[in-house]
Amino acid sequence: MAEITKTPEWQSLEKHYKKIKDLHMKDLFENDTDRFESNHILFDDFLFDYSKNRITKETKELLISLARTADIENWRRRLFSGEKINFTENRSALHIALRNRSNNPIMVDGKDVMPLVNDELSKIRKLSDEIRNGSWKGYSGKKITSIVNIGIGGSDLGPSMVCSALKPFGSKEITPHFVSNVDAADLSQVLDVCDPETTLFIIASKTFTTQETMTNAFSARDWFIDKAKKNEFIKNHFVAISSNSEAVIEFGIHPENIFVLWDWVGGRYSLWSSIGLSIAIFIGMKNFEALLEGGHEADNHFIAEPIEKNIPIMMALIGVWYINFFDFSTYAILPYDQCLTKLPAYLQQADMESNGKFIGRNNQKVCQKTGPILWGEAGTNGQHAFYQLLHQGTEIVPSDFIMPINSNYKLGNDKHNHHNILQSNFIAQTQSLMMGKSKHDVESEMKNEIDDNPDLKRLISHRTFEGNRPSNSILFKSLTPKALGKLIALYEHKIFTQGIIWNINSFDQWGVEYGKQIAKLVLPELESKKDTKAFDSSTNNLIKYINNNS
Ligand code: G6Q
Repeated sequence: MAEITKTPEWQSLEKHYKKIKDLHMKDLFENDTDRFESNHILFDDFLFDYSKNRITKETKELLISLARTADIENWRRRLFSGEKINFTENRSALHIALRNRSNNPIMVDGKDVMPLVNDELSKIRKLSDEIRNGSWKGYSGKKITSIVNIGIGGSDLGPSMVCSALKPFGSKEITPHFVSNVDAADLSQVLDVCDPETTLFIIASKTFTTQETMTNAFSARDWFIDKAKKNEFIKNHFVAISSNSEAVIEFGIHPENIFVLWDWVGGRYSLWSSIGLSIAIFIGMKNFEALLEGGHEADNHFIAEPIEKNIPIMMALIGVWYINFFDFSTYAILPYDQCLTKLPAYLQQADMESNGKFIGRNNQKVCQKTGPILWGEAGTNGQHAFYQLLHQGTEIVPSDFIMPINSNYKLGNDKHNHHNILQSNFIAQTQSLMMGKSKHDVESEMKNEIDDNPDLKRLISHRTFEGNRPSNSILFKSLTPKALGKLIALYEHKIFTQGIIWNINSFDQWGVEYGKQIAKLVLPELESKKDTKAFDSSTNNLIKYINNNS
């Protein structure tokens, strides 16, 4: 494909941007009272309202042409057919197979992977059922009441986010814990509240070589053996999820306790695989399957719907419009549901690890910006913190406001209904970010005060809001396993679509690998406690300072 910025479609967008960049959304809504009608998409119980964006009918048409030029329709087919589109690692990117509920064959290297996926699902079902019904016993004959997932990055963020999002569906008798940081504080705090007789450790590491995970796994094993005394008891308390069975066995985990995953499952796309074991144990297999079902339904939506009715593609195009034409570099994820507190961090990895790339598929430096800096926080907490900048800062931050219409928690009465209050804040924020507040409105609001004290006139500009700050609203009926599965998969496909437009490989992560390599070089220098000249003067002196003070 030609460099995307050189295509007539991109150049038309550049011209169009100059024409409409100062248009105010308030005027767009005033001039078209039905603006919502032509700028939203319904998908099952999901509503995606993108009308509060700085786009016109023409912008949409030009963006849709851009998606066609980038050949997104063909690329989505290539993704789904198991082609090795992760070309820098010579792998397919087949997370869609993990949640393929239709059971149609999906081929990798001429072999259907669905039997492998289904075998693994049966194993997950068996273990999660046994733990939940108490037939799996700890070494002293007691039921498992704590599960500790030890993993990092893709082997942690997904399961940990889903378990907190779906807590209302979780077992009351089993507490899930997630340990990721190599900082001893993380594991120590979890071990402090666990009992070795009733704890199951899940060592989740695709490679089984990740420094943080292995360090935590060895310490967990030492802690366990110290209490249980016999190595043979490891079988009742340690399972592993990995594609490196040899290393797992060497660690001492029984071969029957190994869950596998394959090279075509990327870490940040792996919660649907056996990496989701902690989810299945906590919420039960039926709910885990509903999560997969939701993901599968979003896959069907992505593959089948035309661009203008396709939520992930429209999300992606709007994102491209802001990053590449308006030069808005960051993007906020604002879930109005306390259970989705971990969603921003989860999507931060999914997006920034996938599309934080400066080299294109043509092996050359890209000519435009790629992934946005993603961040966010649960509403309404963010409102009392960083929303000031969203409303009046010099940086404009396009945002996704996400909210289930019905809460899983019922609290309050007619006067103090928590969920109504939460919802009104959601609506108020998207509305006021878009509308702003004119000087004229502030002046009339302050009329009496100013009449009493004319000096207060100087406050008018401080209380003025420019508005024209864009947001998407994503509403769905309630936060069920199925809805969450849909939501996650919609974002995965948004990220994929943007990667295609920018012509980058969204499925490798050399940046992560590089950090892992350098950490291995630094460690011996810290262990030796000697001065080093191995690095630059800053790094050498940081090492020296640490050594002198530890
Ligand atoms: C995700 C990345 C990365 C990975 C972790 C853990 O896509 O590859 O976040 O998940 O580095 O790797 P292991 O599962 O191999 O321990």
